[in-house]
Amino acid sequence: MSVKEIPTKPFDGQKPGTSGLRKRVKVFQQEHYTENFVQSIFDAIPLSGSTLVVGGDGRYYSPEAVQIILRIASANGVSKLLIGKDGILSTPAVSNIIRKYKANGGILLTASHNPGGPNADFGIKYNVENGGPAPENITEKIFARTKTISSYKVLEAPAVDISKLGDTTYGPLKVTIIDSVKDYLELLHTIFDFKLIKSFLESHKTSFKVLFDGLHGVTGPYAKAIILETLGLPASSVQNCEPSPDFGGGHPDPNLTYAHSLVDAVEKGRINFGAASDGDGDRNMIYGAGAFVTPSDSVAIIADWAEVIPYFNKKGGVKGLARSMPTSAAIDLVAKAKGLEYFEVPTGWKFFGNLMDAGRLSICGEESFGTGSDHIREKDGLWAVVAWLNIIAAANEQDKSGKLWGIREILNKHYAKYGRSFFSRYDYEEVPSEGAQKLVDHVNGLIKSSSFSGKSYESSATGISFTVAKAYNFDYTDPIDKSVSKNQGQVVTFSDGSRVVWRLSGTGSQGATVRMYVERYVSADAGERELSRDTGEGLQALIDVALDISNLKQFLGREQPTVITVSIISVIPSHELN
Ligand code: VG1
Ligand code: CO
Repeated sequence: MSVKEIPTKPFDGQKPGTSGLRKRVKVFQQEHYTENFVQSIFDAIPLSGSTLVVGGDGRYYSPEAVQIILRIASANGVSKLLIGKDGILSTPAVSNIIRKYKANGGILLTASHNPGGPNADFGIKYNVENGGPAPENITEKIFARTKTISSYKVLEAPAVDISKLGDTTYGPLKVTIIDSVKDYLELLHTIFDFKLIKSFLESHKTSFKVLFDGLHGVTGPYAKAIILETLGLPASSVQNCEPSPDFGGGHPDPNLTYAHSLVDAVEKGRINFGAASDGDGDRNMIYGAGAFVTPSDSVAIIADWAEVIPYFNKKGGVKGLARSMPTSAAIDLVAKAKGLEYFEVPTGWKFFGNLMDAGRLSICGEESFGTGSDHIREKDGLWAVVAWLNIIAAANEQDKSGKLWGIREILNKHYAKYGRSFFSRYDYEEVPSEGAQKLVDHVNGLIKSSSFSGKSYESSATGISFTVAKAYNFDYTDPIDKSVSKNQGQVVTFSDGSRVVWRLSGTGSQGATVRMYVERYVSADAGERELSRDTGEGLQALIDVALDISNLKQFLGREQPTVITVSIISVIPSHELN
């Protein structure tokens, strides 16, 4: 076996975005393209003698990418690779394995919730030794290297069979093919009260139905191990749990638009507790018949109920809480009530890592269906699902009246205590980049203009008006390493406390994606009717005004967004409210 140096030329645009490099499969398949990026990782970070974890969501082109990594890692002096069987490891599983086996980092092969297949997306992401996504100073080094690379090194050897568990060698490189599920399952057992969940589910066999939808992503085998084997639920409690390279032709994104297989099944079967996860298993959606939990509420509720989860008791309680900037302030209210420190960070899980490592953050989330804790350094879809089951089981144990507590009851109790942050996100996917830039420039113009603050805007459909209080670009200084990230979203706040945010997505693979986030807070004393409204009713006026201020429809040439995240909840009569 010999090492060969292969000449190459830089490719444009190998810049990792919010969460790694994501492009069409066809782009990765170009000669030298994937090799250039992988070699740039090894050039940018000293990894000779290191141990790395490799795995991903099993999407199309993963097997080829694993072999490329093997060839380049071996030639660059990496000592050991831990590879998920068949290249399969969920994103949270990789984070756990890096931490558990004290690896130096990991290479994740996923484009997360983006569709897969020969005409869809592939992605590569580098994680560092704390198990989390590489921070910006590292991804910038990798990107800089992609612009100057002139050759890459490969070991010339036949492919490694990654379908068999066990040890092998590849030139000087030691390779271990590991079970995809085992370590992750062991981790969850150290966190949750599975005994309590199981006994609740057993005693409510007929009244509390559960359905998990893997959307043909990586979580299938993990969900079967947890929901079927550990919790003993019937096989009908999971669906679409066979990972497929093109996600069964679907869009593995757990929201009300793309996870229609779950939404339909939940409504049809009046399922009490439905949940779905994305392609790589780090996102989650919680959705029961008639009640959808917005991710902003989900993380706030998990934080509020944290003490029923053994992990947060064992570790001496919850330290701090955090959310990404566009996420609603629901979790801030929980932090204030509990006297905890809380943080607002830019979009992307990498910004939570330093706070967790410093012992200042326990539970955090993003409005984009990402929820997690410091048990690992990625957001964790199945963790959130089991957290909700743990909370529901505990709520039922606490209430001796025999009333059944489900998603709706927990949501309503939360709103009655803390008030409610109505939240919605409008996504305009794959719009022309020039239009998106015009929108950004236009809002920047408003931010700079001295007459913007104090100006009133009226929604003509409802007659409700909003007065601008503040407008700014969100810049963030990491409290731990003091690194600065600028222009992380444009924010306009109004005199009633409402807020609108515009951001350009950093995960799209084509054109630009514009996200518009709207939020309006209604206090707990507003009354149950107000609190349990549909988001549509609660937010329409603000959405009208946000579209007007940004001139969005004209700049983007779109009447309607591609995806709307709303929250729906049935009205619960007051005698049912605690
Ligand atoms: C989106 C979400 C962000 C999330 C990121 C990665 O980024 O908004 O909150 O962290 O996806 O999620 P953007 O830049 O497109 O808005 V995943 O499940 O791709 O790892
Ligand atoms: Co994901």
